[in-house]
Amino acid sequence: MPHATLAAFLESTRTRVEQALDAWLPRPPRVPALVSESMRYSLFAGGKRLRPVLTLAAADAVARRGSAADERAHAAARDAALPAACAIELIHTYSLIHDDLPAMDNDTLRRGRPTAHVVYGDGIAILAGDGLQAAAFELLARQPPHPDAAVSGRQLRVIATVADAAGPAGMVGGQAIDLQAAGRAMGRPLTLDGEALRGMHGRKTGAMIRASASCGAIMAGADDATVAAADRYAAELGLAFQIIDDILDVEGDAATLGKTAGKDAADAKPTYPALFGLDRSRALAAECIERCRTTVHEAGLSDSWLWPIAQWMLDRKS
Ligand code: GRG
Repeated sequence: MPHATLAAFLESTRTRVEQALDAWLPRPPRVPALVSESMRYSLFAGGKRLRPVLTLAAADAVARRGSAADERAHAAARDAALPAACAIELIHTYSLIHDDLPAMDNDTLRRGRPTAHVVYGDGIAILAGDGLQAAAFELLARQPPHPDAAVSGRQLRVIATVADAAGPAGMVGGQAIDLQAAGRAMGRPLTLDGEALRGMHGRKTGAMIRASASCGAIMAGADDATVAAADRYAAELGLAFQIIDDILDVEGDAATLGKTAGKDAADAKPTYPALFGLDRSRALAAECIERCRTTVHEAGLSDSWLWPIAQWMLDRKS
């Protein structure tokens, strides 16, 4: 393995992604100063970068399976996946800005800072989110045409995968169900049972987490069965991530989380602890992580960071 520990892999990946985001994000004078500043305020506020980590780890895993000792091939696969990793982080940050708006979740703390609309006002915060989303697709689409048609095909497949995950069948759809369940949309509030809760999270947070791993595998040239395995791994990881998020909302504190704690209960939101209790929720998250391990093993991707990332996810405190 190129890095001694998961911590080193996470650190080097975060640095790499943040440098690339800084270089790729358009700046003034091409972009008006205020919208540039507001986009960068939320983007460089210190997120975990889980999604880009997954993208690069999936690409690395596929390359490693192809040739365990060829470090240059592993690095080339991670390089090929870097635009997708950055685009997904741009979209994730847009979703956080919009989610925090008064018309949505109405929160004032995110990534340890006052939320974008608190600092810049609702209008500029909406535009910062819109700008980040458009910048993500611009970044994906402006990759120079590759002489190998197979690589250009992968780039197009990534654009379709990210758009599907971010759009109405994925994150936007999940957020709409969330608003309906919270009684903040037209019509009577939706009541979500365990299955419906899983479906809502599968769209709202799961779809982008799945796209993160799938796009890494796609850019590394994986076959369809391996892309599907990366997708299944990330679906389980995404569900565990959400269950743990719900648990942390009950047990965590704002200083560690970097966002308001106890908000789900205050807003009477349907959550895993509310439906199943804390102990059962912890067990459900652990079951998801165990299914991550089986999936990675069966796909022949055990010599990778995918399983350590899943274990880290289960233990996360923020
Ligand atoms: C506004 C269309 C639209 C969608 C918003 C992702 C989302 C949908 C809302 C986020 C609300 C939320 C707090 C969900 C819990 C899980 C989650 C996505 C937490 C934030 O992701 P992290 O923990 O954040 O990866 P960092 O800051 O580390 O990137």
